[in-house]
Amino acid sequence: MSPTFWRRSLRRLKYHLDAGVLRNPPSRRRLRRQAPVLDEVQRRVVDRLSTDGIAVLPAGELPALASTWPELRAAGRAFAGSARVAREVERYRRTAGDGGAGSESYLVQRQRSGGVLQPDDPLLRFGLDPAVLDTVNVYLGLWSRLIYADVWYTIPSAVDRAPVASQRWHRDPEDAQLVKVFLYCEDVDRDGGPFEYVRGSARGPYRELWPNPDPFSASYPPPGAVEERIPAADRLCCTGPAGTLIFCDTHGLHRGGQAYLHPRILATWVFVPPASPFDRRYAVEAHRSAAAGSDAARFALGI
Ligand SMILES: O=C(O)CCC(=O)C(=O)O
Repeated sequence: MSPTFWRRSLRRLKYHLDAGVLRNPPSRRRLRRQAPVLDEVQRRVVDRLSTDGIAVLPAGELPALASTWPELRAAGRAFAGSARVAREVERYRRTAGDGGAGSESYLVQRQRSGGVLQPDDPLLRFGLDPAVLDTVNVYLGLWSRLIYADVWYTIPSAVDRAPVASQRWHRDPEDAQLVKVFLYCEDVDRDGGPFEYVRGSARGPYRELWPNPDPFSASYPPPGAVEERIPAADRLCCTGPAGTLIFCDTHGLHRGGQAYLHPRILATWVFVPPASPFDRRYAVEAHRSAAAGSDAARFALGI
């Protein structure tokens, strides 16, 4: 047996122990003990997530977010106008014919991996607002961890360029159930790299199709297979105006970011159950002051 075999087996064993005994069950009990009271909009989001795997709504429908989302829009615009994005766009244009085609280099992420987020950053305030966090937690049935929060700038590419990385249909590897939240900072039309999702592929009728090869690797169905097998009515294309908010279980089949005519600017958050072996990809500055939020928010931050 190779060292890789043993490493994988150990990882799997640890995951099952954490999911079945050590980490998820206490987290479920925490949610039950401090059960959040959801408003009608949040309940609708949880229902949609549970049946379709995705819920799309204007951020303004959640009143608590009405003031935070314009701040994120401004943050997105500031990032889009930054020297770093200009450099990356220039580099992409030079290399898209070769190196750019095989990677996610079409995507400029504001946060560098392990980078620090200030506790008052609108990204954290939005992601940890009970309007978002309680909704995610009730869907997942436990207190989740927020492992990623970022602003993305998607560089438009040539129409004939083959999709790469997350532009291809796939299932995320972080866990068997997770929630990604996307907030469009500008309008996104069909040429602006909309997020796409197969309704019913997380829990519904398509959940068994193209499963992940093991619990922590993503599955990428062969090109054309999803279109062949799944009726167009179940392949949702999430175009929408600025402020469109998407809650989505990305264990289901999804793809996005194939922008042609305009760049796409969005903010995104990733929530996973405690047992997920995926670590938080940011640090929180002065994290004690972020502790002013709810117990569930402190748990989400891992503090
Ligand atoms: O950019 C997108 O719309 C898709 C992102 C994605 O597939 C992911 O975050 O897993």
